[in-house]
Amino acid sequence: RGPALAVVGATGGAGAVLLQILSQHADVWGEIRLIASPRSAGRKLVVRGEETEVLPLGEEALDGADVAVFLVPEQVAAQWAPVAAAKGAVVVDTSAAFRMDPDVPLVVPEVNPHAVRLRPRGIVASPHCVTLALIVAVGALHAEYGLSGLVVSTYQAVSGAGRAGVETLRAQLSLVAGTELGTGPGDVRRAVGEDTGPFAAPVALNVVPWSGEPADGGWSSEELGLRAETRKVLGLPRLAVAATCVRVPVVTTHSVSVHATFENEVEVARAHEILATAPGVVLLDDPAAGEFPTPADAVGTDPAWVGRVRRSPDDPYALDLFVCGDNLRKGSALNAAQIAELAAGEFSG
Ligand code: 2RA
Repeated sequence: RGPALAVVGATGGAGAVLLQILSQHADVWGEIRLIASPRSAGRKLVVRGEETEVLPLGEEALDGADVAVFLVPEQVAAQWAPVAAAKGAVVVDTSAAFRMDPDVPLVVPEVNPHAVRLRPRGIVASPHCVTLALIVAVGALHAEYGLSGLVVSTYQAVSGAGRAGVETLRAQLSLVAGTELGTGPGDVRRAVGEDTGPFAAPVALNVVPWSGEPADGGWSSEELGLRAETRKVLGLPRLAVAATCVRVPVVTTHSVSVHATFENEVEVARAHEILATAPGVVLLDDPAAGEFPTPADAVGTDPAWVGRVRRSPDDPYALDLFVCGDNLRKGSALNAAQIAELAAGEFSG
């Protein structure tokens, strides 16, 4: 029998994706225990083809878990991840609660798998969905060329803001469908009304240059988080990162335009070879044939889709590229599942 896995947050959006992934991946687990808030407990969900009752989050539910994946809000993880770790579980947390804790490794299995073993608190953190959209491709290029700087703009799907984000977009799209809106200042805003849901402005027929909370210097928490997480995963504490996070009218899949500078001169042909062979990356780069990644094609898949690879005409040490990644799969549940599978390997000796 394999190690016992506890899934905390099994009834949420990312939880549903994780259960699907656990049913698709090679089965390395013994018991899989589903846990959620007391109000969601008692429901029955199917995992590995078996109907399983959801247990209420508490001390008892966590007893005996060898690995515990947390897909819950930050404050819930902050309270319960240490409890699970104290009981001997390897905890994989997808929230921001521990990402910057020096005693908690921040792991992307394709980039820094070794880091999973050094976990003084018994907790391993998974980066947030925007970092995960770009880090697998950028990490592969870093391994060859040595990354020295990043300037990125994100194009974030509304499901990054949960069900409320998706419902807001769909409601706003229904209000603007079949109209002539988007042609005069404030016309879309007046049509969708004051309530723009989790977003600071209308997202239908619009883009919103903001995601996260206000932080220092006019940056958003997500922009500074992307910078800090990329530095930590790549082990580059002084890496220059300038990020602009933008919300776009896409349901699921984040996209990122990347300007990356390196210590060594780059060649597009070699960058193509690296990306075409990098684990977790699919290269789709033939613009003349209309071939490049788009969210509509990448959604529901596991890889980071990379295209538009160009060497800067002004700097032989710089590459520009465009990457798409499903924010609910690799951006959350898949990365957590891959880290959990790394930890499960420790139990098989
Ligand atoms: C967002 N990255 O897209 C944030 C959290 N998932 O809203």
